[in-house]
Amino acid sequence: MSISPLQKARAAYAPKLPPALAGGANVKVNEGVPTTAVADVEKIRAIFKTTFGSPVLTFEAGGSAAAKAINVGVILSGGQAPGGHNVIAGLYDGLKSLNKTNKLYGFLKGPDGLVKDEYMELTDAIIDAHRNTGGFDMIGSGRTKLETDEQFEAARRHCEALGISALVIIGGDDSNTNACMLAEYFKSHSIPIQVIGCPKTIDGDLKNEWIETSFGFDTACRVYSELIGNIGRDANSAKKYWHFIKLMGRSASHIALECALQTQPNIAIISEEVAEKKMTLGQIVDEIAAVVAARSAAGMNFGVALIPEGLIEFVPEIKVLISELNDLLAANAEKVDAMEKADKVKFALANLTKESAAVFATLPAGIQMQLCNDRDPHGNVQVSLIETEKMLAEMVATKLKAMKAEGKFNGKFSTQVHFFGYEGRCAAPSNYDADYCYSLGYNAAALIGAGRTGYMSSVRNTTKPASEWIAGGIPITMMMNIERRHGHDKPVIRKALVELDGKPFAFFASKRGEWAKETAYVYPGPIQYFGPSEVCDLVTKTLMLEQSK
Ligand code: FBP
Repeated sequence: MSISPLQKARAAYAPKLPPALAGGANVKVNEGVPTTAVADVEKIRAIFKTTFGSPVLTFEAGGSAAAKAINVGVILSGGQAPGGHNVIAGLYDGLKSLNKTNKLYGFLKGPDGLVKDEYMELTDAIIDAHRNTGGFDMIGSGRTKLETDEQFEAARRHCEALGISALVIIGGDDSNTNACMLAEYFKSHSIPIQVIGCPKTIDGDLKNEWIETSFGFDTACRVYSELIGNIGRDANSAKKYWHFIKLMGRSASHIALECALQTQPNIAIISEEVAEKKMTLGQIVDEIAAVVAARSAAGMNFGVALIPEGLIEFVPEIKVLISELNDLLAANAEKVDAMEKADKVKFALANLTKESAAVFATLPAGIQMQLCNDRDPHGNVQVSLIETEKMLAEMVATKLKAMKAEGKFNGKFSTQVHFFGYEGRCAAPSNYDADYCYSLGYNAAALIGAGRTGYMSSVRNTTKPASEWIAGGIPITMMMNIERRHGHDKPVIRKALVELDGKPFAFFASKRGEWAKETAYVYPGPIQYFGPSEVCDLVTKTLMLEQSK
């Protein structure tokens, strides 16, 4: 196989580890006090009868437990995030440090591999070929949810057949919730298989007091910020385009916020603020148009606007509209399916409530078509396919036309639209992610060695050098609450949205007025893997601000 010069050089990079793990994964375990849950304590306790209340663990170097040989399984779950391969490499090395004969099996294509018994044994050659690389292609990933007793039983059978006594599930909030359900199932049925989770997602929404960040967020934001910086420079060179850039992040706006902090665009919308202020789409459009007009009056008919992928679902009136459309089209599925595309739009306009029909009517024709035609197998609107960046660009153009007619805008408004998402998910991990991921995996081996289950691997204090990182384990039940999902109360890890009273947003809010008026773009450039520490060993602005006292 031919590999790039960078991949070759990068393969030799030795990720840093917290001091507790520097001598191997056989660690001394310090137990904190018993824990509870973030909310709905009694309900969580009742569901997780045997795993609830475990203590927070911190590790120190120098454990003395005798490590018998074990087999371990690992699964990548959900969307790709840079550094997944390093979690597996860290886990592999950590297991080998416990006992050279330990084996690691990778279940293929995500949780499906566990349920369908598709796996491969991971060897030195496979691991070495994937060290410090992006992607999940070593074993693949998938979005199957592990949640039924039948799946748990299949997991038991397939683990037992391979002699697996511990599973590591690398995933986001839902996957870790399911890891915890599986841990509870095994423990409550006296099945001796441990389950450990690792926090993954570029979206950055799996974090709390104990889990500082999900891996992949750092690298993905750096890739997007490089591109945004390049676009900003192009905009400032040609001075003729407004660039509307949608950024991935299914729900929370952490990516948009971090990229704004890194690049200082003229506009960055934060969905959580839109929801908090109950903003209408019209108000968002008005605000953007006001910035465009003000810059134009100052001779700058160009700019950069960042739009989070999840925005549309945070606009209260659009949320209602989508839910009505889902119900309306599902209730009339047969009739609607037989209609021409454009007739579906007419049907929606005629049958939505007055309020939603009015909102629907304000949307550009292309978006109306998308809302009525691009539907998932359950008949629901595929929100992630909606081209919000195009929609806003068109709506702002319409608004500016009206302003021109009133003499309130006298400039030019030409747009370019972009969507940055997939290009960031498989980038070679930054030093931060390479180190953090390797440590998370190695630490998962330490949790296994310590005989724990239902824990998430935790590496903290990561704004400091790795020599000060703190390794340990956090009971997953501690991060849970009950939420209503598809009409049922479910225990889930609470998703971390952008906190409007948090330091990252406060800093952004204090600067955005200036960034709107001026051209204050910052050009972060590409991720640096080699060179001076001040360009190679960066930490996200979000984390730096969150951790600042
Ligand atoms: P995870 O939460 O599984 O990490 O995935 C996040 C994400 O990258 C979102 O940002 C995006 O909305 C979604 O996955 C895209 O999913 P898909 O790969 O199925 O198109």
